[in-house]
Amino acid sequence: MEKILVIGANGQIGSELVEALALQHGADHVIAADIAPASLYGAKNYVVIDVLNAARLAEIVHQYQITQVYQLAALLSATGEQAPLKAWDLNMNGLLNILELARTRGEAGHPLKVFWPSSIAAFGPNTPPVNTPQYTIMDPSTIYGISKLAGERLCEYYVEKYGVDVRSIRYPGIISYKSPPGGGTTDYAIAIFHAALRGETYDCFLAPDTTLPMIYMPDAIRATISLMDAPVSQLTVRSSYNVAGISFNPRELALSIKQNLPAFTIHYTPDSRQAIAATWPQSLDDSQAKADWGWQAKITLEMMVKDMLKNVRVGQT
Ligand code: AKB
Repeated sequence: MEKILVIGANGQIGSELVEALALQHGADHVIAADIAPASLYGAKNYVVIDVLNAARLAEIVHQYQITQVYQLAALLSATGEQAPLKAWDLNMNGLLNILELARTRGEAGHPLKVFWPSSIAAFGPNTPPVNTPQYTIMDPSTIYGISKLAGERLCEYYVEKYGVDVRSIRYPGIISYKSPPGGGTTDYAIAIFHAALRGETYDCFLAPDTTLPMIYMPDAIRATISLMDAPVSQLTVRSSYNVAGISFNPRELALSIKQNLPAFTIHYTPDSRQAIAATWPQSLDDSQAKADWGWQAKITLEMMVKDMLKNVRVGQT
């Protein structure tokens, strides 16, 4: 029986992951954790944890006899640029604390399986941008991307050197409606729906032709749980897997929204996030994830747009 700790449970991914894991394993097998108290998201237990507090982490993992940790607490690409040292500290030391805990727990006979998210931000301006391969040039230019690339290397190091079972996905931009995203470059693809449904013209901070890899939340959750459930013998990538969903740019997204809401209009005022997006891939080659653990995206742009318009409308204040 698994006992699962989700750190960063109040975040965009964390809140939905807790819900999905509680459905899969039972509410009393999932512990939602965050630095600030919030909802249970379907879990039975909630704990307040700062992932930078290693002693408290060890205490909670011991107390609840945790067998799996999802470490999702991080500063994203845009907010990371406002506070680079804080982003580095949280993103790197948060991961290191979990990896060290998994190493010492494993050595004591209590294995701890870990999930940690990497990102398309780990790529950079010299990465081949179309159908970006699993293994290629990686020269990230944001502090967030640098922390993701370093984190990927740390994950593989802990697998090879200490036998820690840590698994990772390079998430594309994630689109969802339940919890707001937290300071990313891909957030425009969520904000646009809120503006459209308020009947406002959306002022987009990326240029119209900025194509980026994106994924709808249900696909992202399915990818995450499939990877964690895959037999370890099938995994050939121990840094982080490319996972593709749908690639589109703001113009294409606006057009798709317009097909459902003909009055919708958009303007473009690219800001500093445009320079970040310009260094990221446009699409990903995820054939290794497909071959190793059967990954296949299901949700198309049209399906995502219809579902967002339906649900953002319902949840809108
Ligand atoms: C961001 O935009 O920073 C994130 C990401 C792609 O990792 N959504």
